[in-house]
Amino acid sequence: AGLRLADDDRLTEVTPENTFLKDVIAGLSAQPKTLSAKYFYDAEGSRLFEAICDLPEYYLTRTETALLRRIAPEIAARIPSGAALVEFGSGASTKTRILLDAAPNIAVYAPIDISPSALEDAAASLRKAYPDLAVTPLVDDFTKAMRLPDGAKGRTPVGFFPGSTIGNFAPAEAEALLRQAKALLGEGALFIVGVDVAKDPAVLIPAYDDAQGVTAAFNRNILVHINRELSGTFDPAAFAHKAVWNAADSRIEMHLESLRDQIVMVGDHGFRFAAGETIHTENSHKYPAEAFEAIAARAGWTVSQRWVSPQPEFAIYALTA
Ligand code: AVI
Repeated sequence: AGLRLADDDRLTEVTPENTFLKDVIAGLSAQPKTLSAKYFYDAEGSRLFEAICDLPEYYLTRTETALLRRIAPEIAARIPSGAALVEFGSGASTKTRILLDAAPNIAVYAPIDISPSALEDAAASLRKAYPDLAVTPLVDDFTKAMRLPDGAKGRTPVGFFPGSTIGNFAPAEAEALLRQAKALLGEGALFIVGVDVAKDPAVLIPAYDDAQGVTAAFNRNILVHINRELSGTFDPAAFAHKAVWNAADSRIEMHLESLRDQIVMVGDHGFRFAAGETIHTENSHKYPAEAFEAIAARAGWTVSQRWVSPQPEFAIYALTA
């Protein structure tokens, strides 16, 4: 449902507008109110996320990139010639280049992402930088994708899911996602997954509440996205950005806290907010090794290798199906 094309023409939105509307109405009708983190990523949200990746406090991207650079030859040695690299939630595809440089025998790059603008930009710049590489993007919600991008057909797919994006799913969802990825990639596949590791909240909190306020703008942008696409009346300045560490569930939570009593319209639907009431917008789970490995095993994967960066710790797993 809602699946859209992958060709050289302009890529189009995958989420039907009524799904977005239904999700938002259900989320704002719930107690406590909630919105799905996938709706951060309109063009501005994708741009803000890239800006987050460059922040001094956001150690994840820098740490994972350095680790990936170090281990890329080991990963490349596992990738068969003519393989298709299938990336889940590829965004700007920055880390992809590290694997492509280390494994020139990758013949096809097949990214799956919900944001057409991010996919278009990434595909254009990769085609330019790697003229021999076939780039076949697929606009889709990778949690629901039922098929691989066209270019991967008939090739050995190697899955790539960096950035600890898996941490944005609850453990049961992460397990379902890994099971789905296994069904998509097939028996014998290799899957490279980046996972943030649980650590001191004194390191975690600033990573999700930076001094320049980029993460706050990213969080509030979900309201701007709703205003634009669903005729919403949110005043983003009337909501404060909150990042909290939930130790019991080993996750950073992002919330938007209403600064006053207010009523917000989304299309014809009105929602009342009390001062201090929050919308829960994101979870970012941080996994001790055993916890992630248990999830991967339940989803049918064998943990073949785990590499960890020096502190702040970030892990990259090689899973095999
Ligand atoms: C995409 N994802 C892994 C990011 C994270 O760290 O959970 C999204 C993000 N949220 C706030 N900052 C970054």
